[in-house]
Amino acid sequence: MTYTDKENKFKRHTVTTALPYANGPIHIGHLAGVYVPADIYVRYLRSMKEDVIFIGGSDEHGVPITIKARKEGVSPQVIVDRYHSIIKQSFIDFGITYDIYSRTSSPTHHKTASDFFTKLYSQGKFIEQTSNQYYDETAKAFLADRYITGTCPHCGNEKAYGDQCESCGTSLSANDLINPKSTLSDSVPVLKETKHWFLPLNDYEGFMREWILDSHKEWKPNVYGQCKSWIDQGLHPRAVTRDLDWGVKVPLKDAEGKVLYVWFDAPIGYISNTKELLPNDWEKWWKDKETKLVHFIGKDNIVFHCIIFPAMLKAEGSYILPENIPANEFLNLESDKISTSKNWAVWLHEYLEDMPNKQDVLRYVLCANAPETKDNDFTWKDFQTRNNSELVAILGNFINRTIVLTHKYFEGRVPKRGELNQLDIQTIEEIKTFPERIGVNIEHYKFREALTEMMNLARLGNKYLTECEPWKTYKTDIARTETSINISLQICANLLTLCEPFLPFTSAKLQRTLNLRPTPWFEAGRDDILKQGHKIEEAELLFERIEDATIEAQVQKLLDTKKDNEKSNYVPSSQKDNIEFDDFAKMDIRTGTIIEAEKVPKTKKLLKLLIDTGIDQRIIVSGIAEYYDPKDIVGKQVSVLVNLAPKDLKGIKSQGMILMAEDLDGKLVFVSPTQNVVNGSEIK
Ligand code: B3M
Ligand code: ZN
Repeated sequence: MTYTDKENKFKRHTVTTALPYANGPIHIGHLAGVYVPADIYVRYLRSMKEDVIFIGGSDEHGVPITIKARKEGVSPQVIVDRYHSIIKQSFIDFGITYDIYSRTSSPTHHKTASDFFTKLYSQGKFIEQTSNQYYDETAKAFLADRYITGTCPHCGNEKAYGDQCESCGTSLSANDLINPKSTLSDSVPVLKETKHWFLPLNDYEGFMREWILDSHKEWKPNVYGQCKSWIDQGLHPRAVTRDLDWGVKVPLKDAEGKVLYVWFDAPIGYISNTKELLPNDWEKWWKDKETKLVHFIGKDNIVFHCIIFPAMLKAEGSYILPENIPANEFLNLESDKISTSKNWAVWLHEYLEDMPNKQDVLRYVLCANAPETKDNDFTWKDFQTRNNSELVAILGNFINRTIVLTHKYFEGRVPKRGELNQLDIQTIEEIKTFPERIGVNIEHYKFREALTEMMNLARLGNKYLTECEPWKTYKTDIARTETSINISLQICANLLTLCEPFLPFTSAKLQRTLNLRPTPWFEAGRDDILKQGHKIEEAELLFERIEDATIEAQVQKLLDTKKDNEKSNYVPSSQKDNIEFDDFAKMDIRTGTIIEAEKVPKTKKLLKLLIDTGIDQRIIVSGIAEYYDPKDIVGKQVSVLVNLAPKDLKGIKSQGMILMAEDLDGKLVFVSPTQNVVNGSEIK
């Protein structure tokens, strides 16, 4: 029984997480939005001794995977094999405790999805429609929207995709493009008739209104709101098949070259993976009304999980529907949208290389900052602050002090309890309230609140210890010290259970130190978990301070990424009109050396340079003061246009020009010979 299900309506829980596309590794945005909250939820339910299965897997179909495969010249299977194992490893590394993590290219899944389709088909749940779709006659294939490029009708970008223009952000359909071109063969695609099967969502509109809008008002406002706006706009038939050669084949005779639409087969993956986990016992997890089905997803997947998949399950008829879909908003990174193509992300495997054994720090920060109600921002500064002033200063500090004092005064054994004073009684009363305070928040998918409450228990411990001052009473009243250390140890024992969903690696260390298995959640809150005389081990380091240099290195890594992106997006100015050789020959460019440099007073940009041009020594005024310190450039060899007509600048006669190139960030850099040459040498 859980705190919020007092009548015990649900006997078991099926918990799923969105199946990440196996076309890239995963990053902190995925972890914060979906996988950490789901893992907290499941670990908590397990600790409540609920019957729960936790289902995950990779989504291995869909057009982006085929595009990546084409780009690399390999088969889609090679791509999904690669990323499935990387993703799976990341989940293991971060302690995401799936009961199964499988994949939609598995035979079980192909069969399950195919049978699901067949059942709906034979019950007449689909409608058939023919439409005109772009076809590449050279490649002999229908083209997914992503395989067509052309001119965007809105902004004129000539490289817009058939589903979206990345320059103005408008979502398009391939028919909107001007001058469409197939990316398979560069040929001009033609429109050709093709038949597809559609799920008539419009038939389920009344049902959705009742089921979601009337009966699930408790869903998170962001989820409920999106559903409402979809339903209010009117539901339309959705195609469940595609012309593509990668995916689950449409199990019909006249369906050569067609596969199930990825969003039709992927959610069925939850069912397939359950079957793979429990081949003989999977049905009760999907078909019994006493099972609570919860999907953890990101906000871009709401419509598929709240409307389309439930409509499929409803059409099939024998399945339960999800009880809740606690979708999160997005996590940004240092104020910018996380983007795989721009490499603007903190990749999990890279994080662990840079911060070994700091899984819990990331889990903590991502939960504390989870985008539960609105988009949120991850910054390295905040990461450092939360580590140093929360994990180290509050949680780590309290536990460490308690353990150290136990060894110092009582040879590592839990001391006995004497008479209780007012503070002891109050503290013991308060400890009792934490399991429910944290648990109710978890059950309501308020993981940030839940985490704050867990930390409040550590805060309580710190306050208690500080007020008791056992290091002082030790000399005057040993019984006091015994009692206060005993109660502090009980708080540690409670934290061991109550921090486990959030910080499993820390809990494991604490279990070793206290020589104690976690109590079930509903038995936590007690003040007698550790018995008198129980032996504990030496303290293990739970958290360590993160220094500025570590954070600066991460920020620098992101700045480098930004630079790289700017470089690869750099568009040079267009070439000027042609000139004759004589025009060029008129310019007298020589090597020269800067022999003196000083700022021109009352200007920001100008330096007065004395240049040895080989011909003479002359003054040139140059606009580079923002980028160079005069003393650093003395002795530098440069290129000088020596026959530029002299010009008066701020009262100084400037005779020539130093040649400079402009860097991406606007910095001017010297164009110098790569080896020292004699001053006055002509550049030609
Ligand atoms: N692969 C989309 C995504 O990763 C999709 C989720 C499928 S869940 C059934 O955002
Ligand atoms: Zn556009």
